[in-house]
Amino acid sequence: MSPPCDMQSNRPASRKQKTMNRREFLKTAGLAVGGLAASQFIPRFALAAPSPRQLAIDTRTLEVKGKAATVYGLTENGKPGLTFAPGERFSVALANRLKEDTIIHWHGLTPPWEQDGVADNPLPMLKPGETRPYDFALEEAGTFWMHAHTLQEQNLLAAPLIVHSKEDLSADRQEVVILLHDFSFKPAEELLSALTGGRGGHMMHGGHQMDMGGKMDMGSMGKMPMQHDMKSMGSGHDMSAMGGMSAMDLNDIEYDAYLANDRTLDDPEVVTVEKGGRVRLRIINGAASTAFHLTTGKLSAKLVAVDGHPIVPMTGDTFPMSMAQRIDLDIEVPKDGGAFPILALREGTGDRTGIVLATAGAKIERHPAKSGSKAPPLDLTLESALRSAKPLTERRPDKSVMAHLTGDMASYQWALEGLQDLKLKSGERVEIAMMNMSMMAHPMHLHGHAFQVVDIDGKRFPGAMRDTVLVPPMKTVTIAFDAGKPGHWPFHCHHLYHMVTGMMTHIEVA
Ligand SMILES: [Cu+2]
Repeated sequence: MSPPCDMQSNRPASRKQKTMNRREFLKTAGLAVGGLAASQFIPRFALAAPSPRQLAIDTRTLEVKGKAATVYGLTENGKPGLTFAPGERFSVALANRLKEDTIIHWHGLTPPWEQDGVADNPLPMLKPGETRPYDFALEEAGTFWMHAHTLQEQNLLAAPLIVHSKEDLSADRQEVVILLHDFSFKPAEELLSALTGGRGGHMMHGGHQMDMGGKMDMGSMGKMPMQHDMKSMGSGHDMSAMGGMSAMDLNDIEYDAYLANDRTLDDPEVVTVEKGGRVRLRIINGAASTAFHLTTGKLSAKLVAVDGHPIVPMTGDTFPMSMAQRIDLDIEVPKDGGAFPILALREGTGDRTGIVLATAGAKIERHPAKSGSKAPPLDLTLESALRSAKPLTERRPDKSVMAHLTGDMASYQWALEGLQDLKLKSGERVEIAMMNMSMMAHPMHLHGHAFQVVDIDGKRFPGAMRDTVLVPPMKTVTIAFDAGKPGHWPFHCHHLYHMVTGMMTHIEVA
């Protein structure tokens, strides 16, 4: 049976009343499609949001593979996450209803440093029963998210954080938010100690050394966006990352399940869409240590933003998403309708999760949570083809530094070296070249800033604005940004277990 969850992904684009449009009819269309319960499309109108918004950190019960699991929740009036109207401030009262300390980071936002939400940087975690006010201007619209900056993130203390633009509200399109996660019945502390407990850690992630002996199924990966739009850019897939594959570590942890909006593919969320309708998918990889390829299958998608920042649109059907990254995809539902799985394929394995978009009456096929073919490792093919639609102004950097990403599976000690003495002043342009000396890929996240990807392995280009970029093994990725608000800004790998075992530093902005 479906867990009784009413995900925010069925919200319409607007918090305000809209004129009738061609998908209004869906609001009364309670559907049961192909034996699976179809989520109802319930528009929510017009109520001016109370200020401050009341966001509660609590626990809730999910059913995962037929077993009950107690996980965290981040809810406003029982609904996960927050959606802000254009021009609305981030005025939030965060209430800790747990019996333990916690704190929430607003991933991708640019608040004053004190409100960034990392423990003791500078504020302590919230005590049980404590409520803490947050108030700052939301500077950009986009797909962001929020999560605990602690091991609690593993146990689903994460939720969407969407900031709407005026264009979002006037556009005639349905919005669907998908939060991906990796799930274990074991506590995060146990997962961590298995990794750090010497050789035992190395053994528990059986199969992490990917078998590349012809087993990788590129065919199932669909067409990379590059092959549609960017032929002139280069030669398709970047195979170089696969050269020394026998030594490349892909997944540290074998999880019990992979979730999309809290559900597995055995019982996926089914979102009702309109024949011929337009849909914006806002997809968030909230997994603690899992990278996915997001695939729209038969539907062609237009990638319009990454990490909440607009790009020159690209068409494709398969998109890499490392931990903490987001993508916004525009799709059109075919006029004759049907059911359309939106799947996330875990790199290096056949594990997958996802949701289904379905028009009224469509037959919904089941998609097993394990496919016979392994998804390849993420690479930078798409990254190197992305072009920001709102790039930084071009100027020479005031400071250029090199950082090294180091560590290995055997010792399970990871580090981000070379930035300890970096002191910036607000407004200074800085470039950081990150060279990955390890055999794992690291999704690197800088707090309080958006950066632009400007160079990969010595090839300069005006890439995407982001807050999290993947640096695969033996690759060098350079980011540029203008130092923002004063603070002691965390800069770290967004693989939870790499972060807590040392791949974290701070950037000082005075
Ligand atoms: Cu890492």
